[in-house]
Amino acid sequence: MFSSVTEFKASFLKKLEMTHGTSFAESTKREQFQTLGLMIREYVSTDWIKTNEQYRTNGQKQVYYLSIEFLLGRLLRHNLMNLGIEQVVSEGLNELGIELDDLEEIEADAGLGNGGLGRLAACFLDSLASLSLPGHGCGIRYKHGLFEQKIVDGYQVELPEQWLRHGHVWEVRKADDAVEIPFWGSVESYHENGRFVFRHLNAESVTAVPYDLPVIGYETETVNTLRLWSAEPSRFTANVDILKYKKETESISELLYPDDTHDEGKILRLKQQYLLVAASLQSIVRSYKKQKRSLLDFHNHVSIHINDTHPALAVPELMRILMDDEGLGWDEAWNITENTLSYTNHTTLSEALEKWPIRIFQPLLPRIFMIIEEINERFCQKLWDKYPGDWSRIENMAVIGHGEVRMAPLAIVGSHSINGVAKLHTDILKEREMNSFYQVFPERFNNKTNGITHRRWLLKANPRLANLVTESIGPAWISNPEKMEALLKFKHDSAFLEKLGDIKTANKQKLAEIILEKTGIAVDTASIFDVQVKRLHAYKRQLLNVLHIMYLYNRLKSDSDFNLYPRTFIFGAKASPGYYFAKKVIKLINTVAEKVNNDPAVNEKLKVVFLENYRVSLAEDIFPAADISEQISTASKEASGTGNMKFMMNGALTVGTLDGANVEITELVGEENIFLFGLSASEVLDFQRNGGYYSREYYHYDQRIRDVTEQLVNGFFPDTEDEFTAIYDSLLDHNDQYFVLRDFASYVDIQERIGDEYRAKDAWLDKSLINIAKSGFFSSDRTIREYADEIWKIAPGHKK
Ligand code: 26V
Repeated sequence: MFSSVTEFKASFLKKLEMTHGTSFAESTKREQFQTLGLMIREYVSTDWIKTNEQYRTNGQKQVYYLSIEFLLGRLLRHNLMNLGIEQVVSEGLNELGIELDDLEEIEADAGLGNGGLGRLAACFLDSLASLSLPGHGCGIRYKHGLFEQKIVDGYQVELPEQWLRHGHVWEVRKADDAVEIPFWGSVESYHENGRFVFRHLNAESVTAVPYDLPVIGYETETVNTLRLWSAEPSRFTANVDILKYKKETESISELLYPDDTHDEGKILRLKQQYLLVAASLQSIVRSYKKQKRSLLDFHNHVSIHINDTHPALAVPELMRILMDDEGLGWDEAWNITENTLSYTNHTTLSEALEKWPIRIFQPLLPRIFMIIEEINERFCQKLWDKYPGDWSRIENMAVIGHGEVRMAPLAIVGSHSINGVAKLHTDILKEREMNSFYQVFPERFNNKTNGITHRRWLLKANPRLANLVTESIGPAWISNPEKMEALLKFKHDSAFLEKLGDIKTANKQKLAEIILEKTGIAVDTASIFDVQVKRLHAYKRQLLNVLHIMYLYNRLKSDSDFNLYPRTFIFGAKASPGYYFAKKVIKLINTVAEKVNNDPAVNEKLKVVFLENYRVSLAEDIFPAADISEQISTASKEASGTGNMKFMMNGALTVGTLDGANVEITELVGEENIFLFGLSASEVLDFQRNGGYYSREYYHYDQRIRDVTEQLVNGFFPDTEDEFTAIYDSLLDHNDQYFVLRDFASYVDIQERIGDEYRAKDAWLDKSLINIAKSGFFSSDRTIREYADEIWKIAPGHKK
């Protein structure tokens, strides 16, 4: 069906008529998109079935990646590219008068994630399949992904996201593989044949129905599976108010990250977590048992990964299955559980550490709670033996404490591997945040520096650059991205650098058109495109970026000798709906944009753009067009960052703190090829531990800081009254928790250097080239190989 343009066209037209009952002339773009999607699914189905059969029969060890988020984005172009049929399809469609680009735009982003953690999971799936590794994703099929962001009057407004409105062409509903999940009720225990047996009575049952998506690897016959669970009413629940029950049940997979400030939201989130874990584990054990192997061997054939603590209930749930359903004893079950599970930590921020009040947990999941109590008792006993009398240490480390179930201790105690996501982050876990656990289980802790799939973030997002790389060093880098280092031979090669510069300009042109269309703002492609795109959070310090822009504005207005190299500051960021401070920063960015963009005295040199609804598909147009990548978190707070890697791979230079994976970027490119500034992680941690930072001192001694902070509250922005008082207070009354004012001067200096260096075009492009050449390390293929070899112990199946 894809072997020649002629054949493709014939199949396409036939399929279109058969599935939509319409002629080509009458068909809509959506029908054409759906048709193409179905054709691709059909085309991969043989390999998909074959892959599954192989996994069922050859006893190869499998890994299941449990994640509450998968931020996939669009799949059409990505699948075409991985299958190697993009050219045929594009030409065939062209001959029919259709642009592939237009069909691509029809597809809704699958936005089942908040940010870094969910996108990482999606990159990992691509690498697993592309390396022909037996690895599958398990997640939730939320009816609504991350909210759609509108900016109204400078404020963020959230709209429900509707990715399933027209169906999802890639998914296959597998109703026969549905699983029953019990909530509430009580547990009865009794003696039977000399052992204790537990029975869950009067539970409210929910049916988890899987929807499978094929995960198509690059140039391989391996087609893995992402299994997303949807909650539906069960036939096994009787005597309830049907409508209420239906609504409650369906609400479990209705929304990504429901607001959990109230008990109702907490219950819903806990139900989501248990549904994901219980449905996935039951289905994993079910398919393992079909292989007729002993359960005592389970961990030699199955590895289960817990992505952050959201799926940490895998620890007690696997224990429950092994003991209650399969009849193993505690010690046998515990040995299998520990050896099967591994866990990744993605943040050290204490406010993000998950804890569930017992008053909510115990009634909702009575049997699981009993098992956690037992895990806790045994663990505390072990601690008592090691640290007799050290109550406070044991209290701090316990899995249950102060009326709460603590998910991180649960994940640590039940896993054989615990990893951080960049060197610095892992060091902070070992030396500080999880030090007490590190002392007990030193062999469990390890680092796996994050990565990104170069197939989506370079090959697909930036075809111009990808082609230049292939033309220059051949195609081997595509399957082995670290080979991009061969590009270093083009250093100082002005013909090559000119091509590199032209590509950046073309990408900037494309982004400029998007900006014009979406915001009405005309930006100059000769200006420096300085970009910060990521979730809005105080620790990521978008505020530092805006305050610097305000300073530039003031300087342009007051100092006629100030020769600023023209800059376009571009932002994209969603704030959590209940996060007051973050929303104020969005309003501030838009307020500053309004002022700057409309002031003819500066707007030749300075522009500020806020792109609404930042998401994967928009990101694909942004990274290739950036000159400067803003990675300016308070050192020690950003576990890794992955946007930093996407920018680097697309030739942007980083301005950043030595935080997260910026540390590895610096090691790779050398300090001359990155713009570092600000406090180090150990300086920040020392200030936090011992005090000694007084933000008001910086306010008093630095006129520039005084000016910009006062402008937040003194009417400088018309009609804003006390709009920005909370920001002002955070900096001065609350002693600037994230060291914005402390790092301000150093940030201004480094930004000035950036402006100066950009003028020397070839030297700049050399730096850009070095960044691209060294970025292969950050391919998620490298990361996944490390997980596969060192944690999961899985090996590839056969490639094409
Ligand atoms: C979650 C929350 C939720 C409650 C309020 C505060 C808060 C702060 C941070 C988080 C982050 C949750 C986990 C997460 O998404 N971590 C991100 O994981 C990425 C992939 O490993 C990594 O690159 C980012 O640095 C890290 O922030």
